[in-house]
Formats: sequence, C-alpha cells, structure tokens
Amino acid sequence: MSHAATPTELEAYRKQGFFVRPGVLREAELVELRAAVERIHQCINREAERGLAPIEWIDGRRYQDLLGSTVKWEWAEGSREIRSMEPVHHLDSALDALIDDPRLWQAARDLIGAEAVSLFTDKLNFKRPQGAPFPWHQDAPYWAFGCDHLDRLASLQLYLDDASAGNGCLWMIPGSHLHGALPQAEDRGVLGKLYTDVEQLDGSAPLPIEAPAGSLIYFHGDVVHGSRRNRSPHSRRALVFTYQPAGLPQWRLDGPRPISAAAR
Ligand SMILES: O=C(O)CCC(=O)C(=O)O
Repeated sequence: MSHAATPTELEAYRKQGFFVRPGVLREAELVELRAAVERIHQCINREAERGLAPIEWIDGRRYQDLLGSTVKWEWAEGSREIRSMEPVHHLDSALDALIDDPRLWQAARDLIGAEAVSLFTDKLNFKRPQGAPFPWHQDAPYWAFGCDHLDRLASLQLYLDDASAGNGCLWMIPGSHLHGALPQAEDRGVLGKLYTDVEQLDGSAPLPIEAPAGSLIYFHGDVVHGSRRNRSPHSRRALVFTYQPAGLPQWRLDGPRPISAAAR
C-alpha cells in the first residue's frame, strides 16, 4: 500500500506549510510507543541521579546531556519531568523501528523530492500536566549552523496522545513558511534568537492542530509553530522526526541513519 503524499497534501504543504493525517497509528501501536517513551524517561531520571552530567543553565532554564541526548527539563524549579529531549531513537528499539515505517517516511520523501530518505534528527516532547508553552518558532534557523541543506528537510510530529487546545496541542501559522527565515525575538535572552517575532508577521491567524492520538502532522522547516501550556491532568506526548535525502549524516548522532532496506 502506498503512503505517498497525495496531490492535495502536496498543495497544502506548498501553500500552508503543513498538513495533517489523522489517526495513522493504531491504539495497540500507541500503547507500545507510550510505554517506550516512559521507559526512556525513567532511564534519563536514573542517569541524572548518578550526578555525573553537569547541568547547563541557559536563560534560567535547565539543560543536561544524558545518554547521548540533550534533555530540557521542565522549567519549574527542581522538576524531574523532561520537557523535551533530542535525539532519542538510539535509546529504544521501538522508536528506532518507527523511523523505517513507510506510513511515516513515504510522504516525507515526496515533500523533500528525494528518491530515498534518511533520518536527519528526532525529538521527544513530553508536555506533562502544566507543562510549559513552547514559544513561536521556526525549526530551520535552529538547524542553520551545521546543516547546508535546510531546503531538503521535512518534519512530522506524531501525537502519542489525543491533542487539543486544552492540553497544549501544536499550533501552526498557515503560510508563514513562505516568508523564509523571519525576524527573531530580540528581548528573550540567548534562546530568544530561536523564537520568532510574530508581531512582525502579517498573515493568517494561528491554528490549533487538534487531532487524535496516532495522527501525523507534516510540516515545513520555515513554518512558524508553537504550543501552549498543558492545562489538562494528562500528558500530551509527541515524537518529531525530520527526514532528509539518503546518504547524509544525522544532525546529532554519527553517520547516516538510512531507512532499512526491508522497508523500502
Ligand atoms: O510539541 C510542542 O509542544 C511543540 C514542539 C516544537 O515545536 C518543537 O519541538 O520544535
């Protein structure tokens, strides 16, 4: 069965900078993936407790390199909850196998316009109850140092839980990718440079991407996106995979991560 991007999806990606495929993964698969990400969370907590890795403070926020991943802790003082971490697939075989799933990469391949793709990078967002908002930003400027093929990347976010405006779903500003790299917020410290100054952005109103668990949101590296606080009593977990043409090295881990031959 083909999972190629349809003409309608390609058009939405070109005009809006994103499109949604609702409910692609089944509940049984999501149960396994949620268990995998919670195992990873526990491993990271155990590693942090060994006290070997220094904590880095940036703009008053805590970061730590643990088990080959950069971990952003939830901003609340002393929290042991992970806000997000990257890369992550090297820590669990279920996540590693997902990279090869044609339901994910085939459409990304079409968006990139490559014959074959490999993984560029991946990220895991936990967004626990009361988890902090993620300010408006574009991903491409974040990768700009160290990547010379920003125009050949395509990302997808996989919701592991039902996502709504109330639990901090992703928000997109449709068409914002058409402006290329936008002015960055000047007044928000070191990381402010990675946040987009949306005050200067004319165009469409932001759109909440409310969708059931198992949905995929494909999005362009220049589309402005973010998320709000999770005001629900449950986690809103999500994985983000970014694909690139085959043969190129990963962003954070050594060497290329090709799609397994069996999946092609
Ligand atoms: O899932 C979210 O809260 C937004 C995350 C995001 O935009 C990112 O990780 O770059």
